[in-house]
Amino acid sequence: MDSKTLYAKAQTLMPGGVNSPLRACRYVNSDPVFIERAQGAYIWDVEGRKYIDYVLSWGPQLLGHCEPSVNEAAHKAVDLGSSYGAPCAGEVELAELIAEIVPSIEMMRMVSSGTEATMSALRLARGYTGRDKVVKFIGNYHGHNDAFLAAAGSAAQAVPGTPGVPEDIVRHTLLAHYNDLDKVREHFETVGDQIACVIVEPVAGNMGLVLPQPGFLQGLRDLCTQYGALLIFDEVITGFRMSLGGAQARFGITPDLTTMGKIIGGGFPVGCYGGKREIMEHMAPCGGVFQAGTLSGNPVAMAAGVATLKRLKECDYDALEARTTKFTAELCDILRGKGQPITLQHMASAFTMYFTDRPIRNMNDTSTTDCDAYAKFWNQMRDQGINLAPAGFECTFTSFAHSDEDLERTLDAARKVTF
Ligand code: KE4
Repeated sequence: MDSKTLYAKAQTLMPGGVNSPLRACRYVNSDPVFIERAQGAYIWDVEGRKYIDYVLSWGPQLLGHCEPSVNEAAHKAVDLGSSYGAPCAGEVELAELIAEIVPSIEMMRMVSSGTEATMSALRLARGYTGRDKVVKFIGNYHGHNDAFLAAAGSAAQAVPGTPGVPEDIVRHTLLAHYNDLDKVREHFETVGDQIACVIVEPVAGNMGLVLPQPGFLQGLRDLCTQYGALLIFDEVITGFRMSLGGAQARFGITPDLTTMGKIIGGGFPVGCYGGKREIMEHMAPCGGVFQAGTLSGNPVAMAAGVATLKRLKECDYDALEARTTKFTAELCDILRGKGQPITLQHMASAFTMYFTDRPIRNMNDTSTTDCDAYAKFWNQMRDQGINLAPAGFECTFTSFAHSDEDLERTLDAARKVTF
């Protein structure tokens, strides 16, 4: 069945024909193609067309698709059983690896998605501090937990709060623009004794990539320490991507809790939240804060996660960053040469090219980007076999599987784009 037929059928069965809104390609005025298989830096659609992939499952595939050691580990694990509902050695092994690589995570809990991780971390922060309020940043997306769907990013695109989220829930959610430390300080000065936590993407990835300004993250750390609130780094995107130790290692800032997902599952459903032991021990069954999950610590996902982190320990992050720096610089030059104003935000193997000449520091700045120009670029690139994020406010990712030839072919395709 071809993509068109599949999509028509899918739309009668699933809202918008997709199981996650971004995949509907509505932000680039297009329809999705249905993917049949993936390998390394490539995906193939059901019509057999090959694409160089820069979505990489929205971040998990930092090693590229079907990395041999990850696939082998998953195949071995699944033959031993898909889910036990009881502890398995893989959970211990993955937790040991995460604790070794991210020392601020002394104790953790595996869940099955980033949303579960951030939802649980918020409940823990509230249970641990006895406070209700949470500070989040406009344009940051932490999954679809009600409390975070106030001015969220990604496909939730900064709606004040989506239908179905009671005002009573989001009234505990205090907002500030990303990089606006003064607003956070104001929240603390007015209701500091009611703030359980500040949750932040240490490098924002859900309004496109937006870098923290110097002093922003340290300022959050200092305010949380001063007022007894917890600092939560949502490293679902940045974990194991901004460096092996994530954004916290790169910036040298220690959060109280960290949430993870995507890369730690190697493409399988895994999320994780963790931090200081004395905080985590407030979680059931040690403490009173409840959270549970049927497939948490699933043996197949654990095996894939362990294989992924073991491989990443051997990878040269600096080399990938240098290649991505060169690639993005050339890509921006090509587009500027076509009369398109481009502001680039880039770190490690993640970047966003904003079709604007404005500096980008927060959600307001990103809204100056020319979405139609991005849509034109996206469609012409996909027609040439280059799969970019189907939304101008998402990250584009490179991986350890992208070759120089892949990057060069992508630049060639960009040279052929017209606006
Ligand atoms: P999931 O529940 O989708 O595994 O993770 C939620 C989440 C939490 N925190 C951050 C920083 C995230 O970026 C995400 C999910 N990211 C989106 C794309 N930016 C996932 C893609 C999608 O929703 O289809």
